Amino acid sequence: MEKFYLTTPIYYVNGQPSIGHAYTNITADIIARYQRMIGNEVFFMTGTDENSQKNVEAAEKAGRADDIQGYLDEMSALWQQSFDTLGLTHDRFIRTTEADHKKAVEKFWQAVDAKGDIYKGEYQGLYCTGCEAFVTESELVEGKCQIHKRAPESIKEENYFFKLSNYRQALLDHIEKNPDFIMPKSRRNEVVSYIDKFMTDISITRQSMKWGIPAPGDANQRIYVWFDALINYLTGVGYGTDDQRFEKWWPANLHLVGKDIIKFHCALWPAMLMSAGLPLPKQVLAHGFFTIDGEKMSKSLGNVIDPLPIVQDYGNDALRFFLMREIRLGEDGDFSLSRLAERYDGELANELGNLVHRVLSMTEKYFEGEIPERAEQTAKAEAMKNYQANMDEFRLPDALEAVWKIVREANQFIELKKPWVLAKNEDLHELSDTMYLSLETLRVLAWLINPFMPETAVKILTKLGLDPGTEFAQDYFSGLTWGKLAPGGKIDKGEALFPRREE
Ligand code: ME8
Repeated sequence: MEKFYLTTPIYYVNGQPSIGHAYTNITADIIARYQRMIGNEVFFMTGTDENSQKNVEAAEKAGRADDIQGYLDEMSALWQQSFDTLGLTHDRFIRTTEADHKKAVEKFWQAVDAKGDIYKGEYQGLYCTGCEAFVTESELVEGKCQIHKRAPESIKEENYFFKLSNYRQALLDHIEKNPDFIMPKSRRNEVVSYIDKFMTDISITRQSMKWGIPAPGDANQRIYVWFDALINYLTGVGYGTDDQRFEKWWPANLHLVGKDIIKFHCALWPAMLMSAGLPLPKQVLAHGFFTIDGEKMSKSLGNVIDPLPIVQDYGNDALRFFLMREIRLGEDGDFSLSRLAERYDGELANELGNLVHRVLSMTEKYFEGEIPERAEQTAKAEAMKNYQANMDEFRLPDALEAVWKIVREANQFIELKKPWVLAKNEDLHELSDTMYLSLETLRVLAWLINPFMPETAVKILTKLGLDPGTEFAQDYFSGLTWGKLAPGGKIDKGEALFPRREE
């Protein structure tokens, strides 16, 4: 058994979770469920990023200027509820206003300071609160940040700086020696060119900010939100509060992030860790963005899609399935409700739902609902290997495609064998083999589908007359051994897996 520590970004609470945030966390949830399924010990963490100027502005806008903490508590609870409704299985929901995080940030600051990497200087420049980042003239169009369509503030103040530029060569070396550190590979050049050409020391405190973690030893300065936020990955596994736990879990196996924050995770964060003398995360995986009619989802454009009504209409499994089917990990894609309806009707109701339905109906009809004698089979080994290799390397859509190949072949197998003809001709041996192979394929499918559509996996097993708890308590590799479905067991057809939708 190996340990697997997986994180998502922690989110600003100036709004509610969108389908984009749901995409990140569902992707992480699928990885976490798979890792647990193959027997690894998983720690999966998500949470909220609360020491941000953006949140403060949102609180002020909501008339909560004198109750910022209360506003953060409510908003963070709302994120937690949404993630619960989505059925996510994170082990900790971290908040950067929690006491253990402040301890971790202080300890970290002291380690970096002891290394000689913090110095006081004057910061003069531009700050975009939308980005929560310092920006340069060259990044603006007509004086405005291109993402947030507003002019950055001009700032001149005494700040503490982090000697980021000291780590230029070490970062470049690390990226070169560890080709899997930044995934997908297509993102690596972007990071390398930033480190090589643009990376400078950065200001890690703000004097004018009233919210945030005070800089150790200088209460007039608040720590820059990104410097504090990244440290959450350490806090969550005991840095500064539980050394033994920290030893066990750090470094993270995977930081899953959106492509918008890759520089923070692949340049600033590893440099911070090097400075503090800590090991680097094994991998940063950056996924692409869901757009709406080709446009970024944003509150100002009013096109943000809320995942919860979709889940109400279609269920969690259908949303998870759709998000994994619709874009390849790393690429962008448009989110469209009509495509969701198409995939639901076509792939879930017609392909998987119908497969389960017809196999169970025929078992009822020809064998009085009893699982017939075992039959040998070899053909799925290849698809299963393919599934596993893709899951191990986080190519989830490819793994799901391998599963769908099995679904389609199982439907074709029935078309080819025509059990109704076999029954008519009283070819009972062939009929029995055909039905056993089909039923056992459903059991195997339940395992493979489980990380993607856990509710569906449980339903399939129940229909096969199995107890999902007992079935999934088995070791994955023995659970997947062909022929585990015991002859003589009684199936229970029940309701359709994916009921037809009403228009
Ligand atoms: O950046 N498509 O928080 P944030 C796909 N607090 N993913 C999307 C998305 C979309 N349309 N919109 C958002 C921050 N995301 C910092 C992070 S981490 C130490 C601090 C997801 O609330 C995606 O994962 O702006 C992206 O990276 C993240 O939300 C940004 O969330």
